[in-house]
Amino acid sequence: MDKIKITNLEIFARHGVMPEETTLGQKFIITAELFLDTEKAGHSDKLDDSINYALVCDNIKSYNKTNTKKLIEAAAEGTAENILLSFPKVKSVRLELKKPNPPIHLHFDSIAVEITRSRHRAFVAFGSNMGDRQAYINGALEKIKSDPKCTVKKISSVTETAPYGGVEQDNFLNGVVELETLYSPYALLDFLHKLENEAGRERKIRWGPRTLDLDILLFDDIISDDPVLTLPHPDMENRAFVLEPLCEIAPELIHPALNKKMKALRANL
Ligand code: A4P
Ligand code: MG
Repeated sequence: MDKIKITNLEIFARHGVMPEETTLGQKFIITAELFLDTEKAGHSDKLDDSINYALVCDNIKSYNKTNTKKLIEAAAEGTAENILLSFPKVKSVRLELKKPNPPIHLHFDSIAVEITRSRHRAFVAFGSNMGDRQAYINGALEKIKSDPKCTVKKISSVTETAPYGGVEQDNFLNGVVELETLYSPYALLDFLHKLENEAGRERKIRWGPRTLDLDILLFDDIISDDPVLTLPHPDMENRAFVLEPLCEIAPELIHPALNKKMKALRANL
C-alpha cells in the first residue's frame, strides 16, 4: 500500500521512569509511516483527497506534550492510536519512537521502539433471549457506537429466531454488526465481555438462556483455534441465525477457513 513517511520528527516530552526524565524532559525522535491510498490525491492534486502531513506532525507533538508515559512502549502506543483516531484515511501506521539520550552511562546511539497499528474489520453477532431482549441489544449497540475505538459500519435487521443447539429455552432476537475497530482481537473480546457483564449476563448453562451474547464471527481474515478466541466463530456456517443477518450486510464476504462466500454458505444450510 502507498505511504506517507515522516522521518525523524523531533519533539520534546517528559516520558520516562527516572525522576530527572519527568522533571526536565528530553528530546524524542519519531518516524511515522502512514499507510493510505494516495492515488486519488495523486490524480486530483487536492489536499482533501489525502492527509495533511503538517497536521499529523502537530498531532504527534501535541499528544506527546499533553500525555506523559513511563515507557516508550506506552508513548508509541498512544501516539499511533491518536493518529488512527484523528486521520480516518490512514489505514495503518508504523511508528518508531526513539530516545536518543536516555540516562544510561554507556555508549550507544539511541534506544527505540517500533510498532505497527491498524484498523480492523470485524463482524460481531448479537443475541438475547431473556428479559427485555431488544433493550439489551440496543444498549450494547449504543455502547459500541460510543466507543472511540469502534466505528459501526453496518447493522443487520434484528429477527426473532427459534433456539438452536438442543437446550429448551425462549426464542432469541439475533443480528450481526460490522465494525471497523482499533482493538486487537483479544481486546475486542474483552470489550464485548464487559458489555455482556454490564447487561447482567450470567454463565450457567453452555448454550443456555442469556440477556446478551456477543460473539466475534470474523476478525479480518484471521484463522485461530485458540479456545479463548476461535476465529472464524466455530459452527457459524451451520447457523441460520448468524448467516441470515450476515448475508443481509455482507453476502460477498469470504469465510477465510472454508474459502466460501457467506451467501454460498447460507444456500448450503
Ligand atoms: N470464545 C471462543 N471463540 C469466541 C468467539 N469467536 N467469540 C470463547 C466470542 N467468544 C469466543 O462463550 C464461551 C467462551 O467462548 C468464552 O469464554 C470465549 O472466550 P460464552 O459467551 O461465555 O458462552 P456461550 O455463549 O454459552 O457459549 P458459546 O459456545 O459461545 O455459545 P454460542 O455459540 O454463542 O451459542 N440459538 C439462537 N436461535 N440464537 C442464538 O443466539 N445462541 C446460542 C449460544 C445457542 N443457541 C442459539 C443462540
Ligand atoms: Mg457466546
